[in-house]
Amino acid sequence: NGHESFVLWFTGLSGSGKSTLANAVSRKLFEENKQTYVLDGDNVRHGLNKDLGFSPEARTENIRRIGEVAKLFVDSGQIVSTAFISPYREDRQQVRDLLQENEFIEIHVDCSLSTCEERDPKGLYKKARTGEIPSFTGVSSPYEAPENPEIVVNTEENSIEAAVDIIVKKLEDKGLV
Ligand code: GGZ
Repeated sequence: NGHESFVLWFTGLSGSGKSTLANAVSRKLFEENKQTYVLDGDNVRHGLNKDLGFSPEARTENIRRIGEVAKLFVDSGQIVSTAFISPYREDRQQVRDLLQENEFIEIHVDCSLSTCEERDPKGLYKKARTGEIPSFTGVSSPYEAPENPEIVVNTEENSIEAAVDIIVKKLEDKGLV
């Protein structure tokens, strides 16, 4: 049996499927009797980080705090899945540096901007295009894709169920679960 506690760090554009995937992977691991928790915008940006907006500095601070919280979950023995755009490579590296090797699994939720924009589940891309929402990732603010993520999963080519299986299989291959 593998290392019991680590971070699954999902990164990708708005609408790429991070939160859906993080929740589905977490549920699957829970069903295998793992201790799991999900950090996402719903429980972090509305609480701990409600003072933060979307300037580059605010995003960096958002990710810094989430990294520290994720580390606390790892210390408490959980598998924590985080679902934040986390657009800056350097910020993700800082979180990686907080943890031991094998405790930070970066998962690139890969989906083209055009597909995310077609999905537009909350109508945010539309508002970003008109300028109603400034500095929107992929439209008017950068997204720096991971160069060497532990896992890449494409949500244009794979259903959520298939994507979950790809991720869990990878974790098994790595001896983590
Ligand atoms: C990007 C924004 C923005 C801007 C509001 N840019 O699809 P969503 O709604 O649910 O996911 C997006 C979420 C991104 O928050 P994160 O904490 O993941 O971002 S970061 O890691 O960059 O700090 C979107 C909504 O917040 N949202 N304004 N300008 N996404």
